[in-house]
Amino acid sequence: MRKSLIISLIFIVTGTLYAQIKPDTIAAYKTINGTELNMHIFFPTGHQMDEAKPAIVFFHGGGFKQGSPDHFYGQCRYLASRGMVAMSAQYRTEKSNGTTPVECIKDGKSAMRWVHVNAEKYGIDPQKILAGGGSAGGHIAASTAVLSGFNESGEDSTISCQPKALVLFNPVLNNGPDGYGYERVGEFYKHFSPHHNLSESAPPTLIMLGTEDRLFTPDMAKAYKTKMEHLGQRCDLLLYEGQGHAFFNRGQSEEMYYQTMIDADEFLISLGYLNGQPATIQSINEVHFKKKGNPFVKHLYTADPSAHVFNDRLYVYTSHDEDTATYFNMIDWHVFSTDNLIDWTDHGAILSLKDIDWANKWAWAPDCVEQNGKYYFYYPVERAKIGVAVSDTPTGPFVDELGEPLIDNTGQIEHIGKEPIDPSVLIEKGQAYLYFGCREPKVVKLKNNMMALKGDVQDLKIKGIEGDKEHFGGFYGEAPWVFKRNDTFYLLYSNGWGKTSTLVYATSKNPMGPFTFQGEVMDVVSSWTSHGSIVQFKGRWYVFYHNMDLSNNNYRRSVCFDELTFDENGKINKLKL
Ligand code: FUB
Repeated sequence: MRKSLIISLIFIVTGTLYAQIKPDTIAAYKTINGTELNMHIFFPTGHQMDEAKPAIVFFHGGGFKQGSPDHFYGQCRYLASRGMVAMSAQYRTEKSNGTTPVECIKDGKSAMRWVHVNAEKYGIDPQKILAGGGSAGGHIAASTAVLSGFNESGEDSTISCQPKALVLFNPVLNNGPDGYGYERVGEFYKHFSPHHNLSESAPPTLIMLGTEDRLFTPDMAKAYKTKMEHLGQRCDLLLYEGQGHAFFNRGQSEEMYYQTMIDADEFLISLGYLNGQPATIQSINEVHFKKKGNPFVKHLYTADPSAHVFNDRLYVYTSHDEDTATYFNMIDWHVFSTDNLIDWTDHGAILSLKDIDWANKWAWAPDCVEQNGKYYFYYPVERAKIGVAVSDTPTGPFVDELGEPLIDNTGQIEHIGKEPIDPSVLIEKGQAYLYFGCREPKVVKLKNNMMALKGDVQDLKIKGIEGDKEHFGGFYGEAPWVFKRNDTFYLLYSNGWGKTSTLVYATSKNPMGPFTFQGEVMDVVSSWTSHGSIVQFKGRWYVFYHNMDLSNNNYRRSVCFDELTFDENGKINKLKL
């Protein structure tokens, strides 16, 4: 399903997360019996009203009874990012207005006519107005194309309401005796059912349908396609194996939500309404932003940054604090990348608890390394287990190929520690070392396949740690991170929690230790957890860490970075914040 080409022109504005998708403008297209019906409009980036772009009007589903235009906000934003003026129309429903399907279709036709009349005002080519919809909304879209009645009284029915093409997400197009809802519409189906009103003027149509759809079955869709083709019209039918009705909604399946958008895009390219190439599922998830001070990620809460350079590009893997978190109840992990430290890409969630059969909660501090041409992503869950997922690229998607934890302290607390969290991996001369642990730092070698332990888990000794009295009393807290500079291994870690702890470091000539305590890496941050990583990029060193400056809440943290310098003896010059 995943495609390799990554196109980064999608969603170039910060903050395009689903919950935040909003139309660029809302305009009333009809007022009836005191009810104002609105068109929710999305423009392409930089759209000028003196342009003439193609447009598409979507109608939401809900069985003619309910629903709202925001159902199609995601599709609208996507198609706007591809160069169309995309709209989602409000129409009367049984729940909101006590109306019947007849009024829904009348509103659909009014909406299409309004776009036609206002094409010039909104920078739309009046010859390139399309329609789309889902379920009952697919019926409405098709109705604007093929049903002859259903015109609002008083409306100028000589104004075209016919779309030039239809993009239909499991539409319900057959209401005849063998179709859906015949018991509701009876013999009225002859006027109401799109299938029974097809003619040579029906526009090119894309139908996207789950094979398990029971409302508009694949057989009904095939019959519709056959009839269209007998009439000399194009009808593409895409069947999605194992999917039921409403499968294209984001709440049902992220993958289908994106895949149907991409498939719609390809259909629109084939008709000449879009140019270029569709996005990939991965690139749709991307958010592009510029660093403006610290925290540098502002559109979501992120913590526990682990930074690596792969092929000259810097990647920062983070955990993801929930917007309303009251504990570290995180559910997925993100990766951010840059090649200049200013322009950043959030590649979206690269792994989530729902992708891991054996893990239920607490998606905490991760790390990722490259070995043997693959990328291995190490992640702690449930404060008790560490898993490993694999990908061909640093941005995932990562797959839990092992299917079980790599580290699990169940029945092995003495050996593995009470809290095996915060994994990080160093590769030295081809050998991978896995560090982890809260309160008890541990290290273990990994086998060459990166998914099995080589030898026993060992305690990581920090000599002189008792000298670290200033903050937390000579203590190892969590977040071990080892990097090599010249011939020295540096162990970065948090020396506790609260207002007096920070990131400190110890050094060794051996990645297995023992390490010798050296001192502080930086000032105390605002959050009571400290977690970081140090990386060299383009000849300079940087420390990545998190604070809670954006939220003032310890469970809603944000990642930051600053340059770090060393003195002539290899000691870290403490970063002053
Ligand atoms: O993010 C959850 C936990 O908070 C991490 O595992 C710790 O290092 C601390 O940052």
